[in-house]
Amino acid sequence: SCPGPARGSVPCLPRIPVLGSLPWLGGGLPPHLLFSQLAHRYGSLFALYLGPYYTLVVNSHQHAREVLLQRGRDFAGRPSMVTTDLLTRGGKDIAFSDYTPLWKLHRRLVHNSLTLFGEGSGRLQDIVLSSVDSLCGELLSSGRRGFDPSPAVTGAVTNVVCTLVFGATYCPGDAELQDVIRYNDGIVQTIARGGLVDIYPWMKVFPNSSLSKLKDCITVRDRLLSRKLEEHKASLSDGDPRDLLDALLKGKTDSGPGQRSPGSEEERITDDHVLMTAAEAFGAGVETTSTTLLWILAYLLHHPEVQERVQKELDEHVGSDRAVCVSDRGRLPYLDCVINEGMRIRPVSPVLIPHTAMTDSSIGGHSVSRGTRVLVNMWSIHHDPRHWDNPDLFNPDRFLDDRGQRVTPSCFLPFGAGPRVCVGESLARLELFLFLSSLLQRMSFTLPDGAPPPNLQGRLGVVLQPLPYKFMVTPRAGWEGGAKFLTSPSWF
Ligand code: HEM
Ligand code: PLO
Repeated sequence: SCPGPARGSVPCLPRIPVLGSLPWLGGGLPPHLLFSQLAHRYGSLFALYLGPYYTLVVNSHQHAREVLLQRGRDFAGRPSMVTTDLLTRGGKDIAFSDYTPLWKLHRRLVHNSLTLFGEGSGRLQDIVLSSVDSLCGELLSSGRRGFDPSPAVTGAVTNVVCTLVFGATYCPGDAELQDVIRYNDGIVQTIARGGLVDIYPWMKVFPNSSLSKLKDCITVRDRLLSRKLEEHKASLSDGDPRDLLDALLKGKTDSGPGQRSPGSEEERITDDHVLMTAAEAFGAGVETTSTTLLWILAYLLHHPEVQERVQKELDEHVGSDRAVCVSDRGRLPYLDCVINEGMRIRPVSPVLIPHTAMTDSSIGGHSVSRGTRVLVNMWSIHHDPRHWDNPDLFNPDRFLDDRGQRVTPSCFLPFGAGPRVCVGESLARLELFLFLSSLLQRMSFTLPDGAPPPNLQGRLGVVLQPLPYKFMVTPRAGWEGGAKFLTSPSWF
């Protein structure tokens, strides 16, 4: 039987002191694959010890819905981790902060500020479309040679986030943009080499060189963002917020001590929170969206028939005389399915972010005590053969019903769900839609002569990324000269 705090009959891996269940984890597989394998042996809900921490692993969609939705608040906590505490000044962000009243206030502020720029206005569309134009220009000028899309895609997505967060648009080679890309890269490489789950306790004994690299990158980040913050404070006016920083600064005063009982530092949203939010919007906005785009492009190289079908849909419903816009989304169901299928087959966050139980609760009738860590393995859920035919096949049609209408199966949760659902979901969906539709309207992607198709196995860092690959860009009819029309962004 399992000597853990939650008894009952959840099967548990053996353990030894200090290392926990590590000796039974063997093989060096990344967590999502390892847990899927263990679920075959131990059942879809099992427990293990990650070092000293008793941890439940959820691999079925019913249990995931309990954890995220039905008892979402019970499981809305976050464990504290050495590296993320450093990254977020001890949890002054959204993603890695524990569930507290202040966090709820902060999350609502961020959500409202994002909505203001998302669905709420046409500004986001303008921002994305202008970045799309320069990405298209960059790709179309690559000529007929093999080309690694990753730097151009990351640059374009970073640009969108810079405009959204602090109102700066950069040219591709801009020094400040390069700084942002460089520090972000450094954080990504050092923060979580094997995902956000501390499976291997020695990862805590962080190599000193990594730790100092992480600290250096955080210093560069903080210097840049503090400067932006001070500039914004100095020029803040009563009018509409210019960007997310403005919205946060305004919202912060609105939700400050004036309206609530005068609070101490611990229960107020401070400048530190605003800074950490901006930093996080960056990190989350760039890594997830660019990685998802790169996965979808990789799958399109494997499935030229899917690419052609998206292009046919675009030709029929948009044509080539104007840019695609948000209001076209309803007319492009197949493209939506391609995006969903990409996020199903390669979820960028395959085990979400670790959750913890805030109170004693239960999963699947098993009691779970307060403080238990819970990992939701979205990878197993997205590859469960009981819910998906041929789960390893890239098949966007699974998101259409017999009448050609879009359907969203309940076991498809790439953004999580409940109190901890991704706050950037609508922003991300809008970006993915505009980027992919514009790219495929204007160009086709093929493998360079003799090159093998992209490796689809992926590598887990802080997100699950495709290994580098190359493609070749061919302009579609009418786009041979690069940009045909330039959107005139309305925020100038
Ligand atoms: C959390 C997915 C884009 C901001 C999450 C989580 C997932 C996710 C799975 C964790 C849910 C959990 O722990 O239960 C994605 C995917 C994206 C994307 C697939 C794009 C394709 C974005 C963007 C932003 C963003 C563009 C910001 C502007 C956040 C934040 C959290 C989060 C702040 C933490 C929420 C919390 O802990 O309460 N996202 N995300 N994400 N995401 Fe995203
Ligand atoms: C990416 C590197 C940045 O410099 C800091 C950062 C902030 C938020 C993190 C993000 C990183 C990685 C992806 C995360 C995001 C919050 C939500 C998102 C973990 C570490 C996902 C997909 O879960």
